[in-house]
Amino acid sequence: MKVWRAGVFLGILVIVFVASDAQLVENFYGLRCQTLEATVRQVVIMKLNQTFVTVPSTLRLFFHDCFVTGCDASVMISSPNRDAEKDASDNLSLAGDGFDTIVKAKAAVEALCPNVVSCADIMAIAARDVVVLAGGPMFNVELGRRDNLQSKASLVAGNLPDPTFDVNQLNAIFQKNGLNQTDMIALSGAHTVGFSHCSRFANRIYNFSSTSRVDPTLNPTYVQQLMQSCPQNVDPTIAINMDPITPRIFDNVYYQNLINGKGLFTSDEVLFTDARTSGVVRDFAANPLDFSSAFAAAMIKLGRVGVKTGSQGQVRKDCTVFNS
Ligand code: HEM
Ligand SMILES: *[C@@H]1O[C@H](CO)[C@@H](O)[C@H](O)[C@H]1NC(C)=O
Ligand SMILES: *[C@@H]1O[C@H](CO)[C@@H](O)[C@H](O)[C@H]1NC(C)=O
Ligand SMILES: *[C@@H]1O[C@H](CO)[C@@H](O)[C@H](O)[C@H]1NC(C)=O
Ligand SMILES: CC(=O)N[C@H]1CO[C@H](CO)[C@@H](O)[C@@H]1O
Repeated sequence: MKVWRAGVFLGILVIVFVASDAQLVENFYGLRCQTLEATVRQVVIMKLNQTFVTVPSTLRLFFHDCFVTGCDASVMISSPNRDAEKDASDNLSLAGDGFDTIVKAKAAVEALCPNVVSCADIMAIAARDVVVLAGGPMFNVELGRRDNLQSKASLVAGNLPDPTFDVNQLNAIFQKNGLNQTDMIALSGAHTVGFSHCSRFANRIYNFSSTSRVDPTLNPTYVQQLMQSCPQNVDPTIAINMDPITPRIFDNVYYQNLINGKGLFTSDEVLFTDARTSGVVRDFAANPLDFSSAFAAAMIKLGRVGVKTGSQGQVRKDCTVFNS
């Protein structure tokens, strides 16, 4: 009897502890959705078989979601008035395949465990999966996020880094999200996959400053290649590989590129030209395992930004609309 009571008491203690603890945990869903991760992974693999864009678009979508009001799937919402987060001016470049990956993964998960798993958690799992499937590091994803009840284009401004940023500006915006300089350098390594539209770096090759038309930190051969792919007044829908060497492999070549003057954006190249960050760039360029572990740690931290937990928010049924 006493043992039984102690058991109940301990059980209540555990419940109180869990309820007051707003942290994410790896096994959050447990028996409520045992096949969650396998299901998401299967969808991602099928989508990847259709297009490689699945990898960069899903990863970038997660980053943008997290930096604007937290990792809460607010970026997934479609608004008939075109005033949701995804309608903000930095959106053209959020490739549709990222949204499609999450919508398809959610549909597959709903079929197995309806109304249990948040869109925000599915985004975190899918972002990890695309990294792994492109050859990047494996890491466990913490879960327990809830989906935001709002999504506003007006909340985007000032919360996403600009490709013209210097190290001070990069540090400031990452620090605002609980990420330190090493996390910032590691997460920038995501630019080892994916594409950029010419307009995002055209200033560096055509109109850099009053004294130099071309950014002097760029490798001259790379400048020629960029001018060829991106002539002035190029079709604005043209996008080029951000990693010119191994564009489809999630590796540390991004950092080797920076050392060779082949960082596509100012915000990439400054990581090498600024003495505060060049040491870590050299380390990641030379030691792939250092990059892998730093990237995995930083992704886990990114996944904690501004999360809603417990009874906050909701578990959306359809990631693109709020539950009615
Ligand atoms: C450090 C500051 C960052 C800046 C200034 C930045 C800026 C950009 C810009 C301008 C593009 C090109 C968009 C386009 O023209 O289509 C881009 C693409 C991309 N970014 Fe970043 N980004 C940053 C950090 C990150 C982080 C932290 C991640 C993820 C962890 C990320 C993942 C990506 C990916 C995967 C793409 C390619 C998207 C695609 O191919 O669909 N970026 N980024
Ligand atoms: C998709 O899968 C099919 C059949 O397994 C294969 O032949 C094809 O090359 C794959 N496509 C891509 C883009 O991986
Ligand atoms: C070049 O840069 C200057 C100053 O940044 C700007 O005023 C001008 O419009 C730019 N020209 C082109 C062709 O983009
Ligand atoms: C930054 O955060 C990482 C974990 O993501 C940690 O390992 C590292 O020590 C931190 N660096 C500094 C300078 O605080
Ligand atoms: C693809 C897409 O949604 N593009 C929109 C991006 O934002 C601009 C202005 O904010 C709109 O005009 C585009 O239609």
